Order: sequence, then C-alpha cells, then structure tokens
Amino acid sequence: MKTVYVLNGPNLNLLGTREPAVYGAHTLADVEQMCFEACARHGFALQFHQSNHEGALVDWIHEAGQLHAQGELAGVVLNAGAYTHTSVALLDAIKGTGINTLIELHISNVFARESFRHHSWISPAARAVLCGFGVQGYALAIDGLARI
Ligand code: CA2
Repeated sequence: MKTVYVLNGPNLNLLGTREPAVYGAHTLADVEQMCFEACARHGFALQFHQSNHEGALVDWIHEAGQLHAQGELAGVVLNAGAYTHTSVALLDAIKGTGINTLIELHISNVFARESFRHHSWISPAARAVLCGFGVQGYALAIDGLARI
C-alpha cells in the first residue's frame, strides 16, 4: 500500500476558528478526516501532519523522500502556508529528495489576494499546483495523485 503525506504549515492549526471568509469553517481535524476518506477510496495510507516550524516540514519531506526511494510513496500534498512565499529550505528539501509527485496546495486563491502571495518558492519543484477550492482541494489533490 502506497502512502500519501499531507503536510500543513504555519497557522493552519487555526482553521475553523478564524477568518472563515477566507479559509472556511472546517477545522484541521475535519480536513484530516476528508484526507483519510479520499485515501481510503484509492487504497492509500495517510500520514497527516501540521507544524508551525519550517524544519519540521523539512523533516517530513525527507521522511516522504525515503518512501519515494523505496517506491512506496503515492505523493505529497503540501500546504506550506506562508512558508510557500519565503522558504528556499522547503524548495531544497523537495528537490533534494527527488520527490516528483508533490502537489502544492492552497485553500484560498492566492492570485486573487495580496501580490506577496503570488510568488511561490515551491512551485518550481511541484508536479501540480491547486488553489482556490477551499478545503475540498485536499481531497481533489489526493484524487489527482491517484490518476498520475
Ligand atoms: O490559502 C492557503 O492555503 C494559504 O497557504 C494559507 C496561508 C497563507 O499564508 C498562504 O498565502 C495561502 C495562511 C494559513 C493561515 O491559516 C489560517 C487559518 C485560519 C485562521 C487564520 C489563519
């Protein structure tokens, strides 16, 4: 059974508690359940994580990279939060592991927001980028991994 890593960056633990107009009313626990159901539909195991610390995200990408090397990774769904727009370390981690099935995900349509959200350090290393579907985007990204 292949594994999907769903990784969430800073402040996404606040989902469902603030800014519902931007991020919706679902909590991160709801998102984990949606991901679990999407993975179950496709016969994938799920590793679901959130951290406010850049290095923790790097460590999980390395962990996923080990599965990739063993042929046991379906892919990574990465919502790096604000680190999307700042983190060369995450770009280097993705490139360094050779993971070629990483989906960059954003709940909101970042291109309809402030211009500083229009640049992503992650996109050059991503297989696909998905944004603006709300939290349903997580399930869509997992469905997408099942098709590639
Ligand atoms: O749209 C997305 O998913 C983002 O990755 C979310 C990040 C933002 O910095 C990116 O530009 C776009 C922010 C995550 C903060 O999440 C919150 C959730 C609820 C309440 C407050 C913050």
